[in-house]
Amino acid sequence: GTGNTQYSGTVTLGSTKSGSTWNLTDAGRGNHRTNNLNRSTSGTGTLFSGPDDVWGNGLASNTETAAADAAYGAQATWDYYKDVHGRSGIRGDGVGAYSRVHYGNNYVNAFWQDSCFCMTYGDGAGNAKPLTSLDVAAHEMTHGLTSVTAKLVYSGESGGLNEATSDILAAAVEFHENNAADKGDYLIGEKIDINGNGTPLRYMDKPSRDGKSKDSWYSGIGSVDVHYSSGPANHFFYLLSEGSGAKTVNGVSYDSPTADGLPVTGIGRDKAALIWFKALTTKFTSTTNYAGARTGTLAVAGELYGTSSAEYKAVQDAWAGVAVGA
Ligand code: ASN
Ligand code: ZN
Ligand code: CA
Repeated sequence: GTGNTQYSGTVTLGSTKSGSTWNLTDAGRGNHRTNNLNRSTSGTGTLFSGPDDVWGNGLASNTETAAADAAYGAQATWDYYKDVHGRSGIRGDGVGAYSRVHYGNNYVNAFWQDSCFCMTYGDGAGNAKPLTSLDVAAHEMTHGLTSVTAKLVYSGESGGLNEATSDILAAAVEFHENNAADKGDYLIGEKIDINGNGTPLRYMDKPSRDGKSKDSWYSGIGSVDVHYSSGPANHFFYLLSEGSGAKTVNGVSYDSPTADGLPVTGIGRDKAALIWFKALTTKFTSTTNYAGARTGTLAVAGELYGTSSAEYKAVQDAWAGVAVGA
């Protein structure tokens, strides 16, 4: 079908036809469904359906527009994991999850729940637009992936790594999708305007740009909110991908400093994301902390590229750049 999204332009959406009715069920992606909560805060909601295969009109005032964005985010995330990592669905079993949009009234958040194997989106309030952008969808869906793989406990350092995993792989999804209206960046939530001044929710080149996130590890970071203790890992991913210093990517300017003042030479985001994905799915456990993330990513880099490789050295240097040492 055709999705007229709010954030990603006109896109093709997976749908199914039953009799004369079209449903927002993506048969090609594990029957992922997109449901309407119609301002409720409970229940599974009602599957989006209608007489035609056109979803939304690009404006938040149209009930189907949030559905088009959420469905697009879910399919882009599905495609990234399938095409890049050979993983079919969150559990790798070919089965889709589902999305719920229009959660509550003026709700300014989105979330994943293991209990329903589903993700949920608020409509925003004031300046904050619906929380259905591609990176937010990929962030929430990646919480599902973490829940069935490393199972990183959502507090302390493992909680920061859990959050960073969602940001890192959301950025990877955005770059991979390469949507003309929402090209890849190292920002999270740049389309939502959650702060009302055009700034994103999080920055990966220098996480402290948000005024709250930490750029580097320190011994007390485990007591910081997981959305801010994610900073060093997000910063690590940026450094590993792009290297330190000033750089413009897809028209967005970054300037990434290092904790040790030493330069880092990036290896490109595809290799960086592969290292993180493999560490998440084969090395990290529920209690992995920053030191363990360093060990796990180095082990993966060694397996993929060898311990004498530029990639291995870049992983060492990027961790040193966020004060996670040997
Ligand atoms: N959007 C938030 C997140 O995914 C919701 C939460 O705090 N769990 O992290
Ligand atoms: Zn999260
Ligand atoms: Ca983004």
